Amino acid sequence: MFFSSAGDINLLNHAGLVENLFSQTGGYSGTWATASGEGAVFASKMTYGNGTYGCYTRDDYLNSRLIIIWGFNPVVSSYKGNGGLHLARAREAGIRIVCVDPRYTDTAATFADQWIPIRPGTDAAMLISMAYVIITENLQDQAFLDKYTIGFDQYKEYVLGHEDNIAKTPAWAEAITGVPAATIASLAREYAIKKPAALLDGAAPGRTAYGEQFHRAAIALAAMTGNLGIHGGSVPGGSVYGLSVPPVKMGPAVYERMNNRQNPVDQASPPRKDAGPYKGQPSASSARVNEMNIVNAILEGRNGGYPADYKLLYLINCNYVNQWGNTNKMVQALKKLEFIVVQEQFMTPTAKFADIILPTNTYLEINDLAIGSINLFYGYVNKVIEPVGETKSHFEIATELAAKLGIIDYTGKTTEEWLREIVAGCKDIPDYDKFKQQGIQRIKLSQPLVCFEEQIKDPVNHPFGTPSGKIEIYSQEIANLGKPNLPPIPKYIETWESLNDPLAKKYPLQLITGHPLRRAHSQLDNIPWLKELYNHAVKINTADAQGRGITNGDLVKVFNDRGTMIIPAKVTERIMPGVVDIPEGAWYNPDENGIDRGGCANVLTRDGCSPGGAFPGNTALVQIKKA
Ligand SMILES: Nc1nc2c(c(=O)[nH]1)N[C@H]1C(S)=C(S)[C@@H](COP(=O)(O)OP(=O)(O)OC[C@H]3O[C@@H](n4cnc5c(=O)[nH]c(N)nc54)[C@H](O)[C@@H]3O)O[C@H]1N2
Ligand SMILES: Nc1nc2c(c(=O)[nH]1)N[C@H]1C(S)=C(S)[C@@H](COP(=O)(O)OP(=O)(O)OC[C@H]3O[C@@H](n4cnc5c(=O)[nH]c(N)nc54)[C@H](O)[C@@H]3O)O[C@H]1N2
Ligand SMILES: [Mo]
Repeated sequence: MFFSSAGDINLLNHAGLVENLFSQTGGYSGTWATASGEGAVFASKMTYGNGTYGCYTRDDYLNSRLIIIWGFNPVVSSYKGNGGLHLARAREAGIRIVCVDPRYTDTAATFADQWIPIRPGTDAAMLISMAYVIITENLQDQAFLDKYTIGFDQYKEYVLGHEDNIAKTPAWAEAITGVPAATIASLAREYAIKKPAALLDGAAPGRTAYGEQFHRAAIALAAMTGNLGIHGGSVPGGSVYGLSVPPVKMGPAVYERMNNRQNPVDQASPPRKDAGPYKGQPSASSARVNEMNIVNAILEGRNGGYPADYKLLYLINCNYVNQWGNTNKMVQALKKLEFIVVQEQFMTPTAKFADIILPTNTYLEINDLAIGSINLFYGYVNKVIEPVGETKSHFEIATELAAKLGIIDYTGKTTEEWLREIVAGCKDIPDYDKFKQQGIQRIKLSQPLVCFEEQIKDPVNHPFGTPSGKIEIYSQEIANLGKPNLPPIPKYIETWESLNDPLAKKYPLQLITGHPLRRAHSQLDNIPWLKELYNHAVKINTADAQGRGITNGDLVKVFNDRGTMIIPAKVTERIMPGVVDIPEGAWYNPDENGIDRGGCANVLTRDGCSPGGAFPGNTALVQIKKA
């Protein structure tokens, strides 16, 4: 089993080199999905289809009359494209900004006119009841729906309650979400009337059980109001996560030659049924497991219906033990394996389980290239210091392993030769040496890029990538999957571990695990100065703390059936009652009793994925007591 994640974004020194190596020596067992936004990926591929995304640049915020930031906190977890900067400009321009989030985030505090707290995992219910208001008050853009979408009528049946005798009124949603019905109704009217309006559906509400429904419902709402494919609108499912294809490319031919991912193991198995428009890609192979299921795949193997009995795990660019659901269970799984290789820069909680650690350079020790995705730029990663100790680059590691495996002509070129060749294939960069010296080259645009602009302006010649060529509010492809809890129209499905779960008697608090201000996930948690600046703690509402005799800074025990940790409490009004937040990424550090003293959020989260493949890291019940 080979797994790689968020560690590097280099064009040359990246995990693909190792994948290439394995592909040439019989192949490897891979994974599919992305922890960041598989809910959004699923919703986008099924609703818009694949292949024809444009790019959506955030300077387009200035063209909106209303911006709804939904479960998105770009001031802290800046996710591609300088969201904070562009929101600041929108704020200065007087554009109304609304924030829907269980937390009064720094983004809400800095930019929002209105904060709407909502119970985690219930967002689809609010979006669907907004659709109810729009339909019953006849505010929908029927011309847009008729021209560009299919399935609105089926959705309408569900929303109005003709399908299941439950009208999805704001009052219905209030009971689920905790958001007052009047607030929902007025936001719905505003979004429908104040055109153009942007609905920025963050990836975090999609990182819940049935998270794909949130994004599907957001797309439906944007389509109902004609706020898609136009300046000042947005592209839900892709606006935040950035599924778009940017117009920055570097020497693809060379790049692909180095990245031979013709993995025989993938090729020997048919595509997964739910691969949708991604069927041609290696990650669609049924030989792969969802990355959230690696734990169960290792523990259960073929007997559990997984593609293989795994013996060796090769990890690169990731801190798996720390960063995926159910850390304590993962530790058990790792003990079952025969051999673990970790390519790392630091002795992380994951590296501690390795039989062999291949020490890897940081980006300060190598020359390399990077490209932006929503920020449009080409970057030269200039080496600052000579490699420390025995560390090697990914390129050197792959080359030396290749020689030992007898793949002599594996790369055949020096790093410098490769970098020159990749840059030579890029029409935007005329002079390699000048580019190297200048370090960054931005692409200037005459106006913001808008996703799906062509599909809206000229639908005949630019159909969407779905089977119907339209935005599929009803998806036959989803219907064909026949999966439980994966309906062909967007629906609200109550999550596991919701407040109605009997488990809530024992564990009455909903845990969310936001991205941390002064770390990139688990990276930089080992920097003492940053720890001083940013105290890792569980955020808990004043009322919840008072009921438990907890005051600010107290050490508390946070626990459920999956694990226990002891960390400080941050008592605050900036999180709604009933919800607590432990930022992901703090390093797992169990004491002799198995109690985590590091504050690794995934000690408390579940493994496994939602039916559409999403990582449900924001769905978990816990209890908190004074330690
Ligand atoms: N509970 C909870 N868990 C989450 C999330 C959440 O919201 N809640 N978010 C999820 C998300 S969106 C993501 S993307 C994942 C991220 O999870 P990971 O991909 O594990 O991310 P990092 O913690 O940044 O770990 C990257 C590791 O790679 C190493 N590294 C960095 N650069 C290089 C390099 O060039 N070469 C090599 N070999 N190693 C390098 C770093 O030292 C670090 O240990 O976490 C997920 N986990
Ligand atoms: N500083 C920093 N920046 C980062 C990262 C990092 O670790 N540190 N990680 C990077 C990566 S790989 C990613 S994927 C992105 C992640 O970026 P995001 O997914 O946007 O970040 P989060 O902090 O997980 O969540 C954003 C907001 O969603 C809220 N939220 C959580 N659950 C729910 C819910 O059920 N409903 C609603 N309405 N809101 C909810 C949280 O309170 C939070 O304010 O950030 C990237 N940027
Ligand atoms: Mo991510």
